[in-house]
Amino acid sequence: MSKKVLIINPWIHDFAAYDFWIKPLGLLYLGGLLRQNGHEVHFIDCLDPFHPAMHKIISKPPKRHSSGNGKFFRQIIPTPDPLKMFSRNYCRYGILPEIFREDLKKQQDVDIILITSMMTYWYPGVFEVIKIIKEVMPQIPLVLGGKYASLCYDHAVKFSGADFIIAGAGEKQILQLFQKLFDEKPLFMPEESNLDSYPYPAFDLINKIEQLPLITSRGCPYRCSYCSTHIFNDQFRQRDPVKVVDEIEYWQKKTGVENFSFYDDALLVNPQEMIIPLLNELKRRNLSCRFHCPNGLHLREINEELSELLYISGFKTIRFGFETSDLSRQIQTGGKVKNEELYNAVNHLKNAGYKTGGVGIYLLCGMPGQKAREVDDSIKFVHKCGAKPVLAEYSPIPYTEMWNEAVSSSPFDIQNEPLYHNNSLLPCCNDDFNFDDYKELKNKLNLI
Ligand code: B12
Ligand code: SF4
Repeated sequence: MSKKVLIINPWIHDFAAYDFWIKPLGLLYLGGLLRQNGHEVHFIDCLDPFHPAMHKIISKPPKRHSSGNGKFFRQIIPTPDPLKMFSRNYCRYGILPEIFREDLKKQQDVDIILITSMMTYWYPGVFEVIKIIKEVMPQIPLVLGGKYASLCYDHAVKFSGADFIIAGAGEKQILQLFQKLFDEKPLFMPEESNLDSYPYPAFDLINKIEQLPLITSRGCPYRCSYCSTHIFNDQFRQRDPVKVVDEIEYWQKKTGVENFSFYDDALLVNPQEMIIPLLNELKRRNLSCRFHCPNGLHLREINEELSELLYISGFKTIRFGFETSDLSRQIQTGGKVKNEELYNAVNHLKNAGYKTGGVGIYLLCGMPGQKAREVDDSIKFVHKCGAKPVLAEYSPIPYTEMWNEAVSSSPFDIQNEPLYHNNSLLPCCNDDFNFDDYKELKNKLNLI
């Protein structure tokens, strides 16, 4: 029998948060799948920058941009005890708790609630949502999944207050839970090996669509020591590029959306099988879109043909994962890119029409044992190649190869307190790379 399912995207609690095309893609995938199984799905988005009740009471709504990124609503809240030593404002990003409570009360006869979680250090926003739900609807089974729930499973079991915690990819496990709780045999189960058998995410539940996230693959063929991708998807799987274009066309016709953000870990890998046919198909269908890749792309795959295709297809925001120009660290961390690959890729991108400021190169800073000098040299190298360095502060992630080193080098108890995974704290800073060094590097970047 059809169940009424409420899916919830929780608040972000952090010192700072900006909407770089952030959407709860995994949760909305589950929403689509549950619908396909005959259930009724409702959505509360605590981060909704267009929530009508907020717009009624807030005189200055968050500034948004035409490309679909922008600010969230925010309220300053007390800093959690473990972070009290930092004198910055701590905030709840998203709608007011009273409005969330009202939205919850409007939901009648809910059978089950699903909550997602993103960054491990954003768990206080998840806990606040759970606490309110348990006050308003104490009897309803509440399931927590997503990144925090997977990477900090024991912490979530102990402290979150959720009734069920699911780690890893959720599709199969949520249908199994429905079977256990409601004696519901799945009507439809996607084939794990075929990503095109997954129903589209329930994007139509988003209040106002400025942009939509897309994912053409799950996982990544590389195994960088600082990255947790393999924990969620052990195998690298790609969709059929024509089916991805079908999806883009479907959402564009249905909602008029023009901005799309790619959430892939490895969008450019196997270019002849994915990105090149995808972009050619977009051209053939005469679809006009703007694409944003806030997540780092692979420099290694960039050549003349791909650069031109990206440029003419409307890839407006492109960022690449380079991380460091230090050869020994490149090898130690997995060898996903070499210095000459950055140099060549930037040349191709520039010849295709991209400007220096348009080619953002992520540089990881604050890795265990990393010296300020290494980051400085990497910045200089990126400049020399003609691109824009973008500092990405290292966030230690449980189960990654670098985790043990991070635990022993961090001045914080990152093992027991996920709040200390927050990249903005530089959790693994050391005598050779401290906050002053970081600020100096940031200032240098701003002056250029
Ligand atoms: C896209 C992305 C971003 C986007 C934003 C995405 C968003 N929605 O917030 C951007 C580019 C902004 C971003 C930024 C950063 N990110 Co990021 N990002 C990702 C990425 C690549 C994809 C997330 C995604 O949507 N995946 C696709 C969906 C389908 O998968 P999913 O969300 O996991 O959902 C599945 C399951 O989790 C589960 N599930 C999800 N919800 C629920 C709910 C229930 C009830 C159930 C049962 C199951 C379930 O089922 C889903 C379907 O299988 C992940 C890596 C990855 N492969 O997932 C990193 C990742 C989340 N990011 C990470 C990092 C490190 C960062 C940065 C700190 C990088 C940096 N140094 O600057 C910043 C931080 C931003 C900030 N303000 O603090 C880390 C996590 C770090 C942490 N400590 O938690 C990850 C895991 C990558 C890594 N390096 O290992 N990121
Ligand atoms: S290439 Fe990127 S996504 Fe793949 S393992 Fe390395 S950091 Fe993670």
